[in-house]
Amino acid sequence: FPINSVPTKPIEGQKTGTSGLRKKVKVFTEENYLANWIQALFNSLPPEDYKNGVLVLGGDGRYFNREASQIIIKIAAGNGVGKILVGKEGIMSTPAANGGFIMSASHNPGGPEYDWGIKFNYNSGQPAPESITDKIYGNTLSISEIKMADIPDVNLSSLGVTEYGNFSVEVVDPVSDYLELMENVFDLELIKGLLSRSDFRFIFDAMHAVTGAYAKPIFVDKLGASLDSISNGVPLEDFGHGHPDPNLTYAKDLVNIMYGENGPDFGAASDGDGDRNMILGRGFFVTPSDSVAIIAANAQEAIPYFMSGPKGLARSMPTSGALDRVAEKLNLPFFEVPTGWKFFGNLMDAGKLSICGEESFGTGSDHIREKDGIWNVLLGIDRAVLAWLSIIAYRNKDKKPGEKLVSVADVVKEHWATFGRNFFSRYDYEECESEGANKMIQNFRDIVSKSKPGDKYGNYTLQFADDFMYTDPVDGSVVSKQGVRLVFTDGSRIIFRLSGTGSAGATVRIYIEQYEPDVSKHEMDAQVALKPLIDLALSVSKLKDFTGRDKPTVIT
Ligand code: VG1
Ligand code: CO
Repeated sequence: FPINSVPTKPIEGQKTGTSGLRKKVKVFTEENYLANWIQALFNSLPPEDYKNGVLVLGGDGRYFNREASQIIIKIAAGNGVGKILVGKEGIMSTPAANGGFIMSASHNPGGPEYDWGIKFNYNSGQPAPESITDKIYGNTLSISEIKMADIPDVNLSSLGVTEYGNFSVEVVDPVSDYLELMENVFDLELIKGLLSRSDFRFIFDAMHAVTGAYAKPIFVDKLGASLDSISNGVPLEDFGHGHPDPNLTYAKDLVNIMYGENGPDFGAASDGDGDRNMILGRGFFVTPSDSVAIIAANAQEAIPYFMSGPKGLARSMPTSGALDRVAEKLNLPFFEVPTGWKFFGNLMDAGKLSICGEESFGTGSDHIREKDGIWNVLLGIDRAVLAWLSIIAYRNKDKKPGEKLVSVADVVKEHWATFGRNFFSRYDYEECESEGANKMIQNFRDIVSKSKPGDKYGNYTLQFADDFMYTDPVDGSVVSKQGVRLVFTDGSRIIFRLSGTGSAGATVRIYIEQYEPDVSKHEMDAQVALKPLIDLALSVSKLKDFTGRDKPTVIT
């Protein structure tokens, strides 16, 4: 097939954020906007990484994915890629696309008026490190030519291989491969035993996003859940006008069901591209920081993949210290990395890390990384949902019908009793005006640079204050300005950072944490327990003066 050389000019602003490039659809559909970035990416990779190689292409089903798929396939062919494996209808979740492109703006809303995005996962499947994304950005500023294969559009609706000379596209049904992987990680028979009990009710909210494609084959057909346990199970281009972010605000329908009269025993939801999860028990919310700690504490016992024990644990900096306590007790290596999954990759590659998580509803393990370098099509629905089901199934495996089951809340409360409770909350102020938000962070940085250990903040005494910096223990790379924090002598923390995933204005995130060893206080509502620290964070930062906001948009 002929390869056309399409002349182009650099476009400003194509710098990737925490996780890929995200903009409004209107921006991505401007002439050559997407094509420039894809070509810049190929210009940034060593040719041996893709020439005649296989790349995966997946997406969360959002608006513009169909057109985008065709553009990406043609540019990949134009640059000498040997084969593209693409999910049917372009659908494939983020955890699946081991080595390739993911067309998703993740938890951001979709549709013609909303967001589109693209992420690139590098060789062994980890999100491209900053050394690569910086190079791509540099190349977007000097690009002059796009190499496009002159081939017809690929039919994404029918499975099978289409050959174009020495390039081919294979449309795959990913569910079967994913199930095979899950069979190796979990004891699916154990989970099936739980989900088919008449005294256990389960609900999964796919939020009309990518996991809708896997929910029925996995939870219903394979694991025996009832069909009505799946809600919003059909992926839609605009997520049914929803905001596919599984939290207490945007997954309100599920929250209402779980807190309603006679709610189900177990509820879960996941985001646009299927890499986030929210876990709820009846009338009970598991904060993601606790979720990863509890998975880590129970993994060896309840999850076959971890039979010989996890190698190490890690969390992002703003995630609560609940995981630290598990690492300490189990005597495991422990790492604190900046926000964003890309920082876990090196640790996993180096065999130092098995289970990790972020406060932003992300939990995972090293099971989706293949060290043999072969690009794998591993489809992911939320791993954490299955991990939690394993824990609950394991705890109830010997319960007779009618006997009271161990609930999600029981598991969490037992965990607190053993390790203490890390009260945690995140306040998001979405789409603030950028200038005010930047000034507020700058002001906070000034406070941090002038502060010293022993300073008093109300009842709290400062242990240290800084702007988080991270040196990767594997490759020595350094990133700075990853969040300003006040850390007090009792372990309480106040952290401020600006989001790197938005497509408009600036989103301010405040992370608040306080440790409570006293079991008699564990039942307190997190918002009540944390009120003094939250008030302190708001007054020290002068958030209202700088941003004009008196209420957060989302509270986790
Ligand atoms: C947010 C979360 C971060 C997560 C990232 C990508 O980033 O805070 O923990 O890794 O989204 O998640 P930020 O920069 O907006 O705080 V996903 O599911 O949108 O790819
Ligand atoms: Co996501």
